[in-house]
Parts: sequence; C-alpha cells; structure tokens
Amino acid sequence: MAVVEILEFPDSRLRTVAKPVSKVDERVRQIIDDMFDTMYDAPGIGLAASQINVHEQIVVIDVSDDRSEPLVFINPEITVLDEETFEYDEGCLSVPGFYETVVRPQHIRVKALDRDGKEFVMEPEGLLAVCIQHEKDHLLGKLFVDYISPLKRNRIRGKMDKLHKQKSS
Ligand code: GNR
Ligand code: NI
Repeated sequence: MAVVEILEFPDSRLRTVAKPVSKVDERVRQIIDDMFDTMYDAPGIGLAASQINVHEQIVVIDVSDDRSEPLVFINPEITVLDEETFEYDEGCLSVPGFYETVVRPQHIRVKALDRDGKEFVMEPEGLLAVCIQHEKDHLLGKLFVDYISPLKRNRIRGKMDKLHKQKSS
C-alpha cells in the first residue's frame, strides 16, 4: 500500500503532457497500484498519473458506490460520437474544495489498454464519461478550471496559494 502525494493547482508540473506507455509491465502495474491506493484514500472517483507527478498516460477510475469496480485506462483515446453535451459539477483532487460546472460531450467512445496490456473499447455514460474526459485532460496538462472564467480561476488560484503558504509556514 502506497498512498502518494497529489500535486495541487497551480503547480506547473500539472501542465506536463504525459507520454504514451510503450509496454505494460510490472513497473506500470506498480504505478497503477499506487494510484488506486492514493485515489481510494483521498477519496476520489478517478486519478491520472500526472497528478502524482508520473507523466505517462495512465488513468484509474472507480465510480461505483461501494468502491468495488476499479477501471484502468492506459493510453486512452477518446472519440466524440455526436454533438450532445452534458453538464456536471466537477471537482478535482488537485484543486481540493472547489467545484464548477463543466460542459463536455455526452457520448464518447474510449479505446485503451487494461492492466494486462490488452486493448478494449467502451462507450461510457453519465459520470464515467465525465470522469474519463476529466482524466484524459490531466494527461494533456489540462485542468477543469481551464474551462471556467479567468476571474473565477484567478480567485481559486489566490485561495490555493494562500492555503499552500499556510501549510508551509
Ligand atoms: O474525485 C473526483 N471527483 C470528480 C467529480 C466530478 C467530476 C470529475 C471528478 S474526478 C475527481 C478526481 C480527480 O481529480 N481526478 O483527476
Ligand atoms: Ni482531477
């Protein structure tokens, strides 16, 4: 069990673009195990490797009520299936305590590798579809606060800066 530190906005390392995983081996599975430990401990419904300062395309998610349905997405590719959108009040473990409405495509197809390196395709719905897009954004160096107004984002940045100063003093 290894719960690791989650980077917090506005840490510039969260802006790093993650590289694809070339081989799903024991090293990658160790990262995945640490990610699940960290996500369940937080607790959160998803975590991207970027958030623990590992800049490889690895995502873990569990949107089930009883935390019993772990999902792994390595090198996830998303295609948008139609124009329909979905609004959700999003939060992020890297921006703790803040929630804002984000509009995203509702119908997507996801192609990825599982923890055995086997390719799978799924068409997620609802919260799972939201979460996968939120995590894919992390891998691209993007955060949900990038979708809100600069005024709101700067306010959140100010509050996070203050919080981090209090922690370090
Ligand atoms: O735990 C999380 N909850 C959440 C709620 C609404 C939309 C997205 C999320 S993901 C977030 C965990 C996280 O920060 N993943 O990157
Ligand atoms: Ni997040």
